[in-house]
Amino acid sequence: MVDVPTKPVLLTGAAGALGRVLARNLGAAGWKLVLTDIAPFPDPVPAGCRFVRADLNDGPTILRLAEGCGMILHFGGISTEHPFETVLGPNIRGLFHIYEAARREKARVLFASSNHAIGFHERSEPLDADCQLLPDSFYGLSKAYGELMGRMYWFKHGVENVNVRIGSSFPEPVDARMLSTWLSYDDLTRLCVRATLAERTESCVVWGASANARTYWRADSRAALGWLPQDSADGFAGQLAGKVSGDPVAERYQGGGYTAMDYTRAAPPPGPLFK
Ligand code: NAI
Ligand code: 15L
Repeated sequence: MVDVPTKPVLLTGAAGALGRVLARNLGAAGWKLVLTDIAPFPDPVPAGCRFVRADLNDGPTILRLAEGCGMILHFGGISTEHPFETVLGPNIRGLFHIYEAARREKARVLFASSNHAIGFHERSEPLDADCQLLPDSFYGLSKAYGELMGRMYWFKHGVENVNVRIGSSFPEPVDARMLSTWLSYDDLTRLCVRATLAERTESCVVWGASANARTYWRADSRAALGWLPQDSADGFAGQLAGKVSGDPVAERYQGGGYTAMDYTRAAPPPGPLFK
């Protein structure tokens, strides 16, 4: 049994992989969701919820959609590496529209950040959430900027925000890297519930990963939310431990394949730059 927030919750990216999971799970728990995406919503809209098709670039529409909402679960935008101009509108301007809406509604934001905001940290280097931002792509750069935008709106306007640096959220882990980075859909759902219902979050960062023994990640703000992952990729180790890319750059860094995309250095630098 999950508590229901007193005010409606805006869920962006509702037609995407994670948005559909959250719409289904939170809708089934009786949450009043305002679902939105630039793409049509492919599932039946849960009872008590509504879906509005909208572009994150359209500021006035985002303001209107957020009216009366106490929480924005922001999962919309470009979710993999693309050229800078493709990422810019949805991920930067779109996030600005989300924060302006949150500021006006005095709402809290959960920002679906990504491990690619810190992807150029070495896999051998366990990280706390206050580590150096080290984006590995234009996409990761937009997530790093998004986390900083959250900090600015907290310090300047008191807009609370939970920045979830999601590892790899899929039905199951599919390669050796995901033995470290996998986040189950149920752990993701519980994290969204806690981020919404927690008394106070300020502006914080949480690693979005299940309880994986091979994790790269340590301290974060999960205790303040009252969230603890319950699932783990460990049971997949037998079948996945040898499933590696063979690319020395991708295998060296936490961001995996994104670090190796469009990589033009002759060789990686000799050792970790940031601790
Ligand atoms: P997805 O690509 O399936 O969903 C993103 C949704 O955003 C899509 O439905 C798309 O139509 C929508 N969108 C794109 N541009 C838009 C625009 N201009 N206006 C309105 N909507 C727009 O991605 P997924 O996997 O569901 O990820 C959701 C969020 O979580 C993304 O922000 C992604 O960066 C983040 N994330 C996901 C991870 C994962 O493992 N699935 C890992 C790390 C972060
Ligand atoms: C992400 O940020 C992407 O949204 C997702 O599609 C995966 O590539 C994930 O990171 C990952 O690093 O596995």
